[in-house]
Amino acid sequence: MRVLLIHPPDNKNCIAPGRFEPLAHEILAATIPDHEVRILDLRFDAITALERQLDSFHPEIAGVTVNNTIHVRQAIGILEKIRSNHPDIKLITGGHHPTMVPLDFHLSCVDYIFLGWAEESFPEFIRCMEQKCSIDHIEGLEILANAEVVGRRENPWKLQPSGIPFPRRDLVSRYRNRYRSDMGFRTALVNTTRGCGNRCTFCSVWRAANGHFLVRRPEDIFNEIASLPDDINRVFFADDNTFIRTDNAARLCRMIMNAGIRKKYSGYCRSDTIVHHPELMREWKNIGLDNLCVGMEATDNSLLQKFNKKNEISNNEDAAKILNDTGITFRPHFLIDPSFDLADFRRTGDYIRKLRLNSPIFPILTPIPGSVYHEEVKDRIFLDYDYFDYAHAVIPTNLSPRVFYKAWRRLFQRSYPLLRNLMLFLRKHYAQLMGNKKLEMESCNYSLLNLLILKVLSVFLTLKLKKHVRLLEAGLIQL
Ligand code: B12
Repeated sequence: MRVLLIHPPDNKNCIAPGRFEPLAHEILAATIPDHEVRILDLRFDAITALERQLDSFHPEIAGVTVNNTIHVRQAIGILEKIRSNHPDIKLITGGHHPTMVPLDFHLSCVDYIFLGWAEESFPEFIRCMEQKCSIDHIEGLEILANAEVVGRRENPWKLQPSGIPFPRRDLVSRYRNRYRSDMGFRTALVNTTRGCGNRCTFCSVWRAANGHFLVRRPEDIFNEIASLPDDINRVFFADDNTFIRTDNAARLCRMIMNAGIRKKYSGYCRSDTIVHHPELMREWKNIGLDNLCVGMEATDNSLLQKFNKKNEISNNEDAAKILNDTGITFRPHFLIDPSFDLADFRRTGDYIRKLRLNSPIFPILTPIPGSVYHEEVKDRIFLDYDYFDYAHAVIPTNLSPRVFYKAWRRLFQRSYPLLRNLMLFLRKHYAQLMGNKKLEMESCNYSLLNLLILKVLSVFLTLKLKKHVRLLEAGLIQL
């Protein structure tokens, strides 16, 4: 069968677009090696490329991935376009959002919705389509007819780690140069786990996986990393909990070290994992781990409890020390609640200064569909999915929008003082020159280019936010 898998275009409202490979599509393509698959990435190709592919490749099935709520409208636009011009093509969708809210895709431009991990359902679906046999038995699939659900079987979550094949990166080789981190490194996404063992109220990952947590074998992850093209110099671990099974993480680290693979690594890590396993961080640093996102979320324990984070502020603070001592730069994330008042913003800024956190990120707490938080505030949501990028408050803020966004911007500006970063940069180079390893580690890892990129990004962010506030005040955007 001919299958076209499509990543939707960026949402123009999104302040921090993702620029990594469409891993889900590469993995799904690998589950059907006997079929012809093409991947079209509309973040980089113009929409005209879609029409060209449809006319030249003549796919029998076309699928769109929708991991992010901000992509829902884009995805639907693509599906509608295909349906209206090529009504014979069977249209499918899957990913995080349709798994949580299939209702959003109960549309005449959708024939099948995949629920959850699809390594088993997708190849079976393709087999049935080819052999023109019934698909009623396929688990993790919703079947639609004229926008109505005519069949649904829950995902049995029976996928075994060994059932995850190596991604077909060859299918996106023409985009390889475009898949870069925000600092411009050519990056591969490597998946080490699925789902999550934690139960944070602001996150829907554990719910989308129905509570399941799947851990890939270190041997498989190692083989995947070893097979990456040489010109990919960075791996971003595409999961929420790469290091949580510390024995596995240590084994993977040793394998990479013994094989002499020289790449840089980044990903997500909980602060308690860092605190309980500082040696693991040091070992990973030695093989190239140089950046981590750490969900610190709040500046006091009561908020962490409210989020059901099952962690403590003291762990956040100790983790910061360990990472600084180890020389791993990290981006602590602190959630900015729309109910924040000016004192909350000030307290967060003071905390960042006190701990000397160099590159904090302040996502605005967003009720992601499927999360506990969404259930709590869903009646107050006043902006549509286009604004679910963690950079817009989608429920009303306690402060006026103008004051809220100004305080938010100010928090970023306070946390990235150019002069201090320049001093750290100079100090780092001085330490390198003098061979003072300790001082070098304590100093910021930003290059001048990175600092410049950050400054440009902040100007861009400021302009976007000012426009957003103007539109809000004029009542021009609402649900
Ligand atoms: C890696 C990652 C990123 C990377 C890369 C994204 C990219 N491609 O460029 C980075 C760090 C850049 C990133 C950025 C963001 N991310 Co992100 N990210 C992830 C993460 C950790 C893993 C995604 C992944 O690759 N998984 C591995 C693949 C193999 O699994 P999968 O995608 O689920 O696919 C399987 C099934 O879903 C299904 N499937 C998927 N698509 C399709 C399509 C079809 C046709 C079929 C049949 C099946 C199918 O089959 C696959 C195999 O089983 C997820 C969390 C998670 N655990 O899923 C968050 C997640 C998707 N991100 C999230 C968010 C919010 C963001 C940001 C908005 C954050 C921000 N403030 O900037 C940005 C948005 C970027 C953008 N515009 O795209 C949220 C989305 C929630 C939501 N409903 O919106 C998630 C769920 C995290 C969370 N904790 O809530 N992200």
